[in-house]
Amino acid sequence: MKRFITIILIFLLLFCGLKDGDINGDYRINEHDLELCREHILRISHLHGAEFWRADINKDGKVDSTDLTYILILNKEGKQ
Ligand SMILES: [Ca+2]
Ligand SMILES: [Ca+2]
Repeated sequence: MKRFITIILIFLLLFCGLKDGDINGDYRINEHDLELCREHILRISHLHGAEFWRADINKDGKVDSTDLTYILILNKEGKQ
């Protein structure tokens, strides 16, 4: 039972309350998220798990320039 509760809590922390585009999970979509996405696309670093899921805005199973564009738009909308 304790293990089940732990799994549920981890799931909630990873997948709930965080917006798509908030790759680093700091509850903001900003330049840091853009940088993480850009580095993944350029293969400087790789996104995994929940980070990959939040970066894949259009949910096509890839993180590419389309997702980067969406994150850029979300970042600009957040500043207005
Ligand atoms: Ca963020
Ligand atoms: Ca995508």
